[in-house]
Amino acid sequence: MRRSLAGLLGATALALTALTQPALASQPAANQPGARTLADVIPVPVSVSADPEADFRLTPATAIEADRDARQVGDYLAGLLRPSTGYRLPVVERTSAPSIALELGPTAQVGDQGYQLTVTKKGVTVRANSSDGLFAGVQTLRQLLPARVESRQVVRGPWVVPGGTIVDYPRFGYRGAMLDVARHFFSVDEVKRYIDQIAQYKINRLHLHLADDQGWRIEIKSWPRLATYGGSTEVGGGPGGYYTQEQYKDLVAYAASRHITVIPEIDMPGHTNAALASYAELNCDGVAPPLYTGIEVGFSSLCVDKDITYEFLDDVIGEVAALTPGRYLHIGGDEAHATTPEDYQKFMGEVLPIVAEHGKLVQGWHEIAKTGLPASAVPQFWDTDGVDAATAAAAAAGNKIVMSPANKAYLDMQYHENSPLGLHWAGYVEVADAYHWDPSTAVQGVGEASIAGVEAPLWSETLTDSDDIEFMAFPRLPGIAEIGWSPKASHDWNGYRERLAKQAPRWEVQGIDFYRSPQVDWR
Ligand code: IFG
Repeated sequence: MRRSLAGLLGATALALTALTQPALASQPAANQPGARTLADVIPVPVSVSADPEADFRLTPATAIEADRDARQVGDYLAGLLRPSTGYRLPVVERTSAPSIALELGPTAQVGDQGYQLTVTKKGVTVRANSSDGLFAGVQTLRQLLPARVESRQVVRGPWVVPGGTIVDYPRFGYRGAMLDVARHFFSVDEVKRYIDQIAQYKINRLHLHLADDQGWRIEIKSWPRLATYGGSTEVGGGPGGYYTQEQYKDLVAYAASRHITVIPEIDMPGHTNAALASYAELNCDGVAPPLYTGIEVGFSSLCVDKDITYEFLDDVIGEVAALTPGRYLHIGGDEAHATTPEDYQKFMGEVLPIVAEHGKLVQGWHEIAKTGLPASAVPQFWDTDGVDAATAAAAAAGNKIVMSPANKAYLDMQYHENSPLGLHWAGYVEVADAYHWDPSTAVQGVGEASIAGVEAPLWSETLTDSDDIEFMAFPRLPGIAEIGWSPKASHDWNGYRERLAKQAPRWEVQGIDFYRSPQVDWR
């Protein structure tokens, strides 16, 4: 009832507005310069039906309709649209004005992360079963508006959303990005900037690699030298840094406001030189090694036979768990070349129960699959050959796997041999390489039902600031996000590269320093 009366009034107001606006406004959005159509979105939606007669035009009278449960997404949407349109865009419970309505309620077909988006002349409706779904629908709506909507200063309209309906939901629930803040330290603001950028593509997990040989980046109150000394340098000998627990909580809350869950990683037993350098008693020989600023891997190990190691881990895991609203902690487990296989088994046998005692579930690099895992544990596959018996066995036993094949999903791989940033131990990964794979065939013995999702790790041996992060993540991250969200049947490089090209104007307005791959016809 409410919507139909408002609809009638809205249409009248709209008709009057249209009479007084330049002819351009009456053009369907699809005909406008930099045309956006419902199908241009990345990740490509499950189903789209365009109605060129139903374009919706934002005006100064437009409101955002959101009840209490949808308010956070409504305020986020207002924050996206107000700076560029200059419109007031009040967020109200009810309105008779033409509106963008965010509706939480039973919504068929879309599950707990999907949404339905309907655009008519009278207004836009995003409907979902959860606020995560509303947030995903808002990211789609954002991409249906011109690139200049990303401006933080007022720019001219018209602000036309192409008419039609989208029904959309993800193929996999876990769509992640990892940022290595250990090899090089990144400030809270640099991490928040990356959070905002990955949220555009419906990424919903941020895996933070918080500790490694070169640096410990999170304050642990019971072992303060981990951060103050272990975090005092980085690759290349720079000043490093670390997050206080207050700063870390702020990052976690910021990610949550973008509907992203943070998964903190404390890598162990290998990749632990920063911890071993900070506390001599953690070393088997009682001697602390020097801080390390190189980029070798596999030379460090916690001391498996010392009780203090597990007291240390109980304290560390306890404090990190208390800072983690999410269900999972990542315990690393990769490249433990300085730990014997027997000691690795013994170590994991001690650590897995510690994580459980602190109420968290375990994620780890796929090497942890060699140990006796609980069914809830999630191995993260990162190798390049698509074969790992332990990972396949874990899948067969019911464990879900996160797919991060390094020769496809590692954003720190150089694009080509002359790329200024990145490594190439897994090969050169151009934009098409990062798109040409499917999680359901990436690892022998791991089929669709065993896959939690995908994640794009960005290791920072060669990266020092946001420009570097953006150059490596864009344009490859949107492709990984599409692989994690969109139906396998929609996976098509020729269509994708067209849609990707249309993202570039948005990145330019946002100041994203992306790599202009020759494989894409950039606008
Ligand atoms: N492998 C190491 C990372 C990092 C990476 C760089 C994993 C799980 C190479 N481990 O990837 O620490 O050094 O590409």
